[in-house]
Amino acid sequence: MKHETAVMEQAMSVRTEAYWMPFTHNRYFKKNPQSRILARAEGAYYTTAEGKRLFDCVSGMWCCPLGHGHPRIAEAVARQVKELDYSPAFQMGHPKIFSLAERIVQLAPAGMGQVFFANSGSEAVDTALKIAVAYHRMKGEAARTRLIGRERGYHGVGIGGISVGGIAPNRRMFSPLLLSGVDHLPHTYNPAEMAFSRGQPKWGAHLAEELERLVALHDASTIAAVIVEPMQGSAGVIVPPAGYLERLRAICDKYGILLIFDEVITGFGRLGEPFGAQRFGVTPDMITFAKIVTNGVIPMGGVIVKPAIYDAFMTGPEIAVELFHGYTYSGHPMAAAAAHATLDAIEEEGSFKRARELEPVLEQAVHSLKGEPGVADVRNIGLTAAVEFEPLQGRPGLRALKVFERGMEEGMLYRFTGETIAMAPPFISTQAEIGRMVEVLRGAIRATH
Ligand code: PXG
Repeated sequence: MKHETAVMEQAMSVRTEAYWMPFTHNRYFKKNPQSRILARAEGAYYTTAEGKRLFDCVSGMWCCPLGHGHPRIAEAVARQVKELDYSPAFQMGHPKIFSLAERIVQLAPAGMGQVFFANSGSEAVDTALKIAVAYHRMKGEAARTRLIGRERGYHGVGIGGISVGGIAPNRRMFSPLLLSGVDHLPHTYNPAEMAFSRGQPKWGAHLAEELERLVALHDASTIAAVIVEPMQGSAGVIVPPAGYLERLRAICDKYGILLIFDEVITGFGRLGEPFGAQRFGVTPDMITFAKIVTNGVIPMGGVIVKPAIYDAFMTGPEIAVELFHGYTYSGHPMAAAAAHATLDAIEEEGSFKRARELEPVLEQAVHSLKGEPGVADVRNIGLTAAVEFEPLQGRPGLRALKVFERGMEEGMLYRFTGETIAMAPPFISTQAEIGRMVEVLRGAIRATH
């Protein structure tokens, strides 16, 4: 109890000036920080510095679906720090990282072979882009350097990731740093054709044909890879139109272009299958992952590749390094321990099945918001959904911010971005909790109109 009080007191007395917060309105936040400082977490709930309990509507930042303070993960991490806290990543190994790679390959769609480890989604993406360009070079096609992303895509904040990414504010400030030789597919969101779709919209598969246009423009011999999120998460749950990913796959095959799925959000169960690749029945050449792999407890990211990609590098003298890339913390033992415990818990608790069972519950609840004041769209897939608002006259983004703040007053921690509120509740949520998450949202929508 003493410790509890100390934690809360420390949280209440925090001085904010020295911390430059990421992706945050620092000045607005620091005016009234207490309501947004999280002191504790357990299961599907946070407790703020003021002692308010908040339901974790987005599983942290999409990364903690098994709930906070999971005993199995906590124990594994505590054990690991005593057993082997750090081990050099280059030229040395430790047992848990080899077995983890094997487990991840087994979970991945058939035909994947190796895993390269990083520490975040951003690093995973930059790693995949480097592998793509280097792979073609190894195969004697050094002119294949061009990368193709997609409008509204989020691929983290590395230089490679913002270059292939399609979120304008993330690029604008840094334009001189953006990679050259990058092009973008159009995004697939068209409310006139797909508003209030449940699951995959029926309209939009033809947008994949834009890849043919880019191939015609640049020539296939200059294109290394296409990178897309199977479902765009950060942009506000933009679900791929039926047939769209299949078409992208076919065009990439036709021209020898690598297809990369960025599954940092969709990997490890968010769509009710291990990966979006399985949910949509399309196997890419590489998959990037992060977040859920450790239930968010210790940072970890990585890239899963097909054996043909790995094998292309396994030439030359045996004593030579094959890929000049890696991080001090690639395959960190603490992250490996957390990941094993997470995968154990997923198996034991049937988490993917649970996400599938909850999908119709969330779908039903969230689509009942159609017709509420200012609601322009509702979309969902797997255990995630978004509600999009008509912008308030002359005040873009204010509506979602107001709904977010109202939600916090009512004990809900939603995610807001632009005109959307996103939800990706923990897999451990009950049906009643999902119902309440949506009913509180309804109240907040009515109160802020
Ligand atoms: N790729 C994808 C598809 C992502 O969603 C990253 C890469 C970058 O991962 P790191 O670990 O470097 O942040 C992401 C991250 C949100 C939100 O609420 C989404 C992300 C991160 C923070 C918030 O939409 N996605």
